[in-house]
Amino acid sequence: MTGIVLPSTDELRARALAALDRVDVTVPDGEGLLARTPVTGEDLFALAAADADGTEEALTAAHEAFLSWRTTPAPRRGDLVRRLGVLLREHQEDLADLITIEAGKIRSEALGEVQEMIDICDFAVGLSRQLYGRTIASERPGHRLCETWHPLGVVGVISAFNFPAAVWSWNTAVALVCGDTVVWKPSELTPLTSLACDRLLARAAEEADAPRDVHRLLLGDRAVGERLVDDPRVALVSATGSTRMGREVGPRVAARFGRSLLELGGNNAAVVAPSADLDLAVRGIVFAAVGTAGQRCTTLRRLIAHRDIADTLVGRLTDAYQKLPIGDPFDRATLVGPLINTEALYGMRDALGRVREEGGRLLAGGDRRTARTAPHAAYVEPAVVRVPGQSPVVREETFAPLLYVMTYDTFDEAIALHNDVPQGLSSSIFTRDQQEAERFLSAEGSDCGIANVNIGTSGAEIGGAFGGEKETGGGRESGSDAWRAYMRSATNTVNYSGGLTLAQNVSFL
Ligand code: UN1
Repeated sequence: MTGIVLPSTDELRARALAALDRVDVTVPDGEGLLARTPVTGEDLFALAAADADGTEEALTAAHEAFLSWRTTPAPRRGDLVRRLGVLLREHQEDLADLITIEAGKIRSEALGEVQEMIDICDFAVGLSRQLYGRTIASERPGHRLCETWHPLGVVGVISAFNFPAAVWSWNTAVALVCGDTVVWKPSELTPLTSLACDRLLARAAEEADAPRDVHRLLLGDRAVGERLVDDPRVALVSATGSTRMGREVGPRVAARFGRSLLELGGNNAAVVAPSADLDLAVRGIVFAAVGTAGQRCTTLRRLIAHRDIADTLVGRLTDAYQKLPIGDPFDRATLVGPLINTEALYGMRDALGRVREEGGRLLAGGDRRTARTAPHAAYVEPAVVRVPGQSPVVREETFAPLLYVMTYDTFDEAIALHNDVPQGLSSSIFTRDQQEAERFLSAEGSDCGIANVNIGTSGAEIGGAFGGEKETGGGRESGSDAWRAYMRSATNTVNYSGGLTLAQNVSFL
């Protein structure tokens, strides 16, 4: 048996408490929720969770805070986010510890997640002096036609375990400078990380003299999320998670004419053309397919390789896979940490079983790695499977390090295969052929919200808008002009002519 060596749950508990203490969090004792760690697969603490009254109180408080926050000048709102960015820098290691303990991310990726939070704070501070509207040419003399962007209301953020802090920060940093307030329902799997984020924001609010209730955290189960989804005071529900979750959230929010911003499943592919630099492609593919143990929504799940280079590429990939260090995510040599839980492991096994029945051939990985001290932890060897085509299981998102490889002959065939899945988040092409690269990025190329050349599907910077099409939900978060989803626009016509001229040449009175 290939055993892996892990820290004990007691050590992890002590490390979590030390990080929480430095951030100034007191763990709320209670029976509502269990904090656990995928590193050993064991429980850490029992915590208090929000009930119906607590949820109501938080929504009322956040709505009241909105009424004053919306008239605070945007650059002053930026002061709060600037303070948050400073505190995140000071506590980068502490938050990274909590992310590793609760989500199982390796050290470098956990620190990277906090860096992503710092980056979005910087972006949002800059945004707080922008939030531009346009002035439009009026058809009438002595008239000014323009648009103004106003705060929207309370934003309900529902986030997933795999980016337990960064996805919250993309939403919250931008929502706050836009003049909204936030109520956050994080994944039940990562309560400690959320407590730390909430505390840092509360400290920033104190320092920046902002109302405490600009942000409220609600630890709890599905019922808490449902209350956010159904409450008319929540103007925007920004939800990250599975397509199944989005299918429930989207129509419920729409039924009350609320807005939703959905970041759902991805089934991301890379095309590898015959001209590709294979050294670069192999590194890009392995990071995208194996990083975060295959549990990013941007994880590379399908590889579409040209027939001429497919065998060479697959050979190099399986070599790289065999050498991947799997185990303790705190060990700096580790590249693959645990899956979030055994359910995820069984999901991967199930997909491997199905793909074999559908004609797939396992080329590398797929076995569980066990630790004598942690029978409930879910460590697995990332897998590569050669598939004859896009059979049903290949068209689904399995949230695990499972890469399906298929081949193509013509570029058109590659694009058709690429787009022939229900999801549309991220995509990439490895090529040195400029025409192919440009066609991949064109209107008849990738149908995803993110399309890359000579870089993998995951690891987007915050400066661009993040999100995808089709069953990925259509939302855009983070950079570019994603902020507009967090505001409402008003069109203003101002008549300074002294007379009354009607549009469309209408005469009246
Ligand atoms: C997610 O997996 O939910 O592009 C977000 C990336 C990260 C964000 C992923 N910047 O992989």
